[in-house]
Amino acid sequence: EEQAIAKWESQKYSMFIHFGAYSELGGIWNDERVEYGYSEQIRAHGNITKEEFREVASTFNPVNWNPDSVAVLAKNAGMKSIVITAKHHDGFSLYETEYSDFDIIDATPYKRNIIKKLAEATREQGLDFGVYFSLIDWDYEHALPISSHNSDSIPPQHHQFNLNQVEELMTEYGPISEIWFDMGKPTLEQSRELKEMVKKHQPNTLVSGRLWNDQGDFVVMGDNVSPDFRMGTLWQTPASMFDETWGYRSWQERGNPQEKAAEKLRKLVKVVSNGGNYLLNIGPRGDGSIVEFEKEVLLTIGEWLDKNGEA
Ligand code: JFZ
Repeated sequence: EEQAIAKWESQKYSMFIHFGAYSELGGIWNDERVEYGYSEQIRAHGNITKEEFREVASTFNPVNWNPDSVAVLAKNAGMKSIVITAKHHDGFSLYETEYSDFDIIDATPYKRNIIKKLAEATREQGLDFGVYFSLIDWDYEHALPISSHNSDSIPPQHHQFNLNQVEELMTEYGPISEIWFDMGKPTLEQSRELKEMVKKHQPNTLVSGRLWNDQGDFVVMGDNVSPDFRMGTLWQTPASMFDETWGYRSWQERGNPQEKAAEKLRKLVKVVSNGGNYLLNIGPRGDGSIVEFEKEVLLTIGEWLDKNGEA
């Protein structure tokens, strides 16, 4: 376990990926931009019903998704691991789950296990692999309905469902370097049980602080936030390319990728110099392709790291 902690700490710089059925909409519902909220949460902010959103998933067919080139991109960007949204708030999972039919195999024409393939491709490049898992679920029938703050408690049946799905992730995809729990308001008991489920199968998996109740192995800062000093704990700064969204937004004004690369590089240096890990996000399109702008930002940072020594 100590070795796993040291390894995680030495990662410094990793890739975050927000990808799911929402990517298909790219921030547009009924031909209109949903301006409020993150685009990965369009199911909530666009007032999309469960049935309508399942329709969206039935058109999610990311034929241009190439796990090998994503892993190579992360490697060339100088990143040491990849963390992908196995399941976001919408409840759609990118892996096959026994406990719901709202997953990549049962609910889409694509029918390939994205988590499995990406885990393999990532390790092939010598990088670590981690998963994001939302503790709230807008599809699961026994979960509380969508709320404006995403921090509702988790009913017992939903908690059991989460435990089951986490067990799948921890047993079917090889070594998981970190599990990024997010949102909801678990009780101390629930946080403990989730952590125990993770560690029972993989003692070396680090658990994100957003499991709450002091059960996390590392602290997660706010989006693009980093402290101005060294802390006595393991910590990470997750960063979106733009503050407005993590998931793909077709109408995002992106500007100059070289300027963005310089901005993110300064952040990376600040985070790493204060002892943190930097998790920089990309949001692939619904067809699975990588946005050119994001690719250029990543490769520009990677070139700088190559020339100026690894982070
Ligand atoms: C959460 C999600 O709701 C969001 O969709 C995205 O996945 C992001 C990475 O995580 O949003 C948060 C949660 C907490 C903070 C910021 C965004 N925070 O503490 O600043």
